Amino acid sequence: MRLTVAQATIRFLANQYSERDGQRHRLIAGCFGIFGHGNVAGLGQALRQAELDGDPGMTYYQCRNEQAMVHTAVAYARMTARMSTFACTTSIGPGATNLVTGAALATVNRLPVLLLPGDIFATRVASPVLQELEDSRSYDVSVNDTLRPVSRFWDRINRPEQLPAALLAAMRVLTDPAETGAVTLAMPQDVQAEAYDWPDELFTERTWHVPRPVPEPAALARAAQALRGARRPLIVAGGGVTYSDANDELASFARRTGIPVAETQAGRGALPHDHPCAVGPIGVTGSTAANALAAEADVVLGIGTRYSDFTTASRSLFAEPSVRFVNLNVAAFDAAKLGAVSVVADAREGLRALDAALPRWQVSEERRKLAVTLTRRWDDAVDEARRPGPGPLTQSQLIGAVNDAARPADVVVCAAGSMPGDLHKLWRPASPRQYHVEYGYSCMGYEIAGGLGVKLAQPDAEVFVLVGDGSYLMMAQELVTAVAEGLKLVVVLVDNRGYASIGALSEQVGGARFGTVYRYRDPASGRFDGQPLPVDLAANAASLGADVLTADTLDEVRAALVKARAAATTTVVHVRTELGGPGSPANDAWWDVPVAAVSTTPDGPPARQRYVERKATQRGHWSGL
Ligand SMILES: Cc1ncc(C[n+]2csc(CCOP(=O)(O)OP(=O)(O)O)c2C)c(N)n1
Ligand SMILES: [Mg+2]
Repeated sequence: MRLTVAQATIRFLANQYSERDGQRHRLIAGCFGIFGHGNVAGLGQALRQAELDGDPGMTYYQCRNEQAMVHTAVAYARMTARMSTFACTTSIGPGATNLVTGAALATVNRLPVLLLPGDIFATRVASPVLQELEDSRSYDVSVNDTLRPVSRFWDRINRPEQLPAALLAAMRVLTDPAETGAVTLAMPQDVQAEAYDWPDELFTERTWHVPRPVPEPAALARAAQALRGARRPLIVAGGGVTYSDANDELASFARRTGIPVAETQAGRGALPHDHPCAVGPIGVTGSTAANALAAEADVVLGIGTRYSDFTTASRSLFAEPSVRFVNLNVAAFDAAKLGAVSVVADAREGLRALDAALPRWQVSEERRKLAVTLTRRWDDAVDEARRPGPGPLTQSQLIGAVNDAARPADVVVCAAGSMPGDLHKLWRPASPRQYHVEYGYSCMGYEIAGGLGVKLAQPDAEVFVLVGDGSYLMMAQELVTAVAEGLKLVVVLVDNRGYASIGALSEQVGGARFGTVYRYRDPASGRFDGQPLPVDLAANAASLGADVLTADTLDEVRAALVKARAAATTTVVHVRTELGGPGSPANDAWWDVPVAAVSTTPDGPPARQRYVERKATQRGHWSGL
């Protein structure tokens, strides 16, 4: 079949399917793109032709920023438990390098996305082309090489003959639960438009079976033995539980054994909030219940977690001197962390096998009761923080109001700022996919773009995007895409005119909120301590085509959320809160952010002293069982 490289790519992608548990999905649900000279005549032409030809075709979506389109694809992939994602086509040069942040986010979060950046001419006759980097040491380098370290598979298609193998490798990595992440196929602009005679078999429907690897018996026996000897075990549930659809297995394993279950950011909602073993979030933004149980745990069973520093409180949380880890993870890399007994397997298969390997074993009644008591105490603190009060609206009350407005099938989306931590503590997930906080890369700008991906995956859900003013200013432009596509979002824009998160952190590390508020430069002082800036984010959102509601009190927020739900179009609820308002309930967890060893500011030395003291509580967890 004679087609261009770009046409062949699109036709191939349209015929790829994923399958797990007998359910089949289009692997590449569509293609996001922004055109330039690096892709308009190649992939742009091919997408237009696919739209005209149909069957099965490839839907093209116009986005406003290349980074944002990767976020949208990644959010979609997360909502489909990695069974489906999007391709992203860009021009060469800046269009391509705009992908880097999104690609890193995808790879960090182990979420699949296919990137198709345009590249400089393979023939190089007219070099340097517009936007070519030019490396004096090698003509074989282009800006697309920046995508190598953030991609799980990377290739450049310099000849049509190279395409089939590269496409097959790309699909394999996208559908491999242990290897998945960003996959990049760089497409030189001349090669995209070149024709070639392809074998028909390249375009027949192909199904990629997403594996559920079962644990090796010896590894399972080691894990079971470690758990059998445990007196104060704790489960840390990560995102892998929900990607594997292992929520029911986790719920029944916990119920039977009585092991308390704490949740990471990606794992939040792994268990229903009212499960008797659910002790809430863990780590820097954890519940006092989960963190107290972690501090005295003798065996920690980590399931589908990468043990980020937020989960382990920078390795200060698991304080029991003899604590040992048992890790169930589909990726050997993660399973081996913290000197663990490593069980490399799918979370669901692994949990089933562990359950069978531990018949009748369970924790003491006393431990079950302790978990319940500690969790009740934390729940009371959360209720208190969410309750209406006499003062100005707090972020905790706002989060409570959005949580109350969300039905089980609805989704809350967030990524950076002070809200992810508060959400982790305060949000009570009613279902496994309701809580969508991107905290692997915690990327400002993910929120609205990610919300779009969630809505594409779950059109019937109400998607509540919680976005700070800092994040909004970085990437508000996908509101235009939401409006154009009729993908309705409810964007709750929390405008505190600065960085609440980094401001508070700055105070802790002796930085006195330097550079974290939005102010004019004062001509007298020469610093950013002049009047507040006149930025009007409500007007900004309206100018992009969204309906805007303003809410300043808790009652107004509640009313606005009802109105926003009833609305047919994307609605921004603009809420102004205090920058240094009361925080969410405290815990004692520590986050390792190094403080200047010498400084001349008055707050520097005490901050350093506090840092040195906490640093002493950090542990390597290097020993195995
Ligand atoms: C792309 C990116 N740049 C920088 C940061 C570091 N950072 C984390 S939170 C934050 C401020 C967020 O401000 P805002 O969205 O207003 O949320 P708030 O802290 O006020 O809740 C910054 C700069 C980041 N996470 N992502
Ligand atoms: Mg802010």
